[in-house]
Amino acid sequence: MSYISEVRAAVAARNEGQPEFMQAVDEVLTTIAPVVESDCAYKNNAVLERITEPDRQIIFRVPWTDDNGNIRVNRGFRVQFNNAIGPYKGGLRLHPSVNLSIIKFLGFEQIFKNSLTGLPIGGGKGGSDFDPKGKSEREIREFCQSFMTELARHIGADTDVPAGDIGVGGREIGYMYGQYKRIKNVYEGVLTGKGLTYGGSLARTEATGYGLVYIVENMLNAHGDGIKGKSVAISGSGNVAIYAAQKAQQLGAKVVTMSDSKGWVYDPDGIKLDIVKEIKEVKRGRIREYADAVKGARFSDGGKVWQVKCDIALPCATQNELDENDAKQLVKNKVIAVGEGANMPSTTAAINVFRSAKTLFMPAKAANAGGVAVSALEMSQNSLRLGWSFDEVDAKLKGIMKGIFDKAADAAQKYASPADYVSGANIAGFIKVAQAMIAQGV
Ligand code: NDP
Ligand code: 2IT
Repeated sequence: MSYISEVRAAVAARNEGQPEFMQAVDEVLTTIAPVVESDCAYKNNAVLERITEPDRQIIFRVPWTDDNGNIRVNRGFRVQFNNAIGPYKGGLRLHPSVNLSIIKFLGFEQIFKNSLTGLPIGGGKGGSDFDPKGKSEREIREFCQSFMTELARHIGADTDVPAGDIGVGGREIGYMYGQYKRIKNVYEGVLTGKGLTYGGSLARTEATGYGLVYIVENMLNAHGDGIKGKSVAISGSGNVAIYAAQKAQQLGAKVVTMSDSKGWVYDPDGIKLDIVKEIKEVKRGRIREYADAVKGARFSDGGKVWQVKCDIALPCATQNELDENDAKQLVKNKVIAVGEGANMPSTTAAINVFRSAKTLFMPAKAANAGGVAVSALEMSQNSLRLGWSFDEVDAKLKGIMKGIFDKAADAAQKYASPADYVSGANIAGFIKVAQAMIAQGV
């Protein structure tokens, strides 16, 4: 058995019942084979055994009181996966589906994504099975404070720096930051995605969506094309989706769909983002309300946005939201490029469909790295006790996304095949972390 197959079997045996984690591990292990097999140092240093096992997995009780006075208990997680190249870094997800498998897949992906940014950040992820939907302001605040009461002892500006993800935005980060400060009595950049009045970075809100569109533009440019004039299907209507739509529109594309967990909207005239923002960012409402507000727009609670004909598809909601049939439909409709805004939004079978069809495909680890990259810039600004302008941060983000594209393209060319950005991103991300692990000893 090859080294990779041996490790794969051992990881599967040790992590039974963790399908999302195994999906993420399988994708990485199968694509890094050319590098791992070319140098026995990886095997001799047990790099694969070590990189697939988190440094630390913290699971804790999060008690809080609801508005009726009932005591409720959720489960909190923080998986500190790998700190070979910097402090653990990665978001916190609040969603009822959260479990150890999901947090581990996210933490594992984060190692390679963060490496690709070129910035000194390791990989981690956390969250809770708490469902923020329908909760009052007070309930959200109390949950966030209780969550941080335990998390605070495990994190720190040079140890582990959490941020937002699904269900965690500026409001939640604010409550968590306040609680951390209360407990530790230190004012430090322990969380990113903070508000602009207390250490947040300009352009962090926009960074993931903007970065996604920048790298898709880099990819199209490399193939003699560009975003201008293209029609774009986007799923989701949260932080990533909204700012991907904004940048795509700024670059002259037409965004025709958005969605949430209750359905999707199609607007043949192009999504009016001010209306989406009012519904989602201000009222915290449902995407269905868009179709009530805009003439000519249609809401559907069946099917998915991928049935709409588009040139570019940007899945920006959640894992495994785009399956084999969706990929076939997109290919049939002659999609040119797919960029993953969400983490692992395409199933393995869907990726294989895009691969066979030679669809330009930018995988999540590269495509959505703009968010964590600007988080790392927020950490820098906090350490410097300085703040950069929006344009400065945006220019750095653009440069970082171009750097990621080049790294993925070069590694694809060298070790896999040209334009195989899945392999390229995994390989480029892996090499840096592996080298650091080897240098630092067991
Ligand atoms: P938000 O909470 O702001 O938005 C999430 C969006 O996805 C909502 O429209 C939500 O709909 C939808 N969604 C979430 N879960 C499901 C589900 N199970 N089924 C269907 N729709 C769902 O999160 P973000 O925009 O921050 O995150 C979106 C994706 O991007 C995630 O995969 C996240 O890991 C990834 N990501 C986020 C980064 C960031 O900086 N925020 C950085 C890099 C990646 P509803 O409101 O109905 O639940
Ligand atoms: O998946 C991700 O990269 C994020 N949710 C952002 C992490 C961060 O630390 O900004």
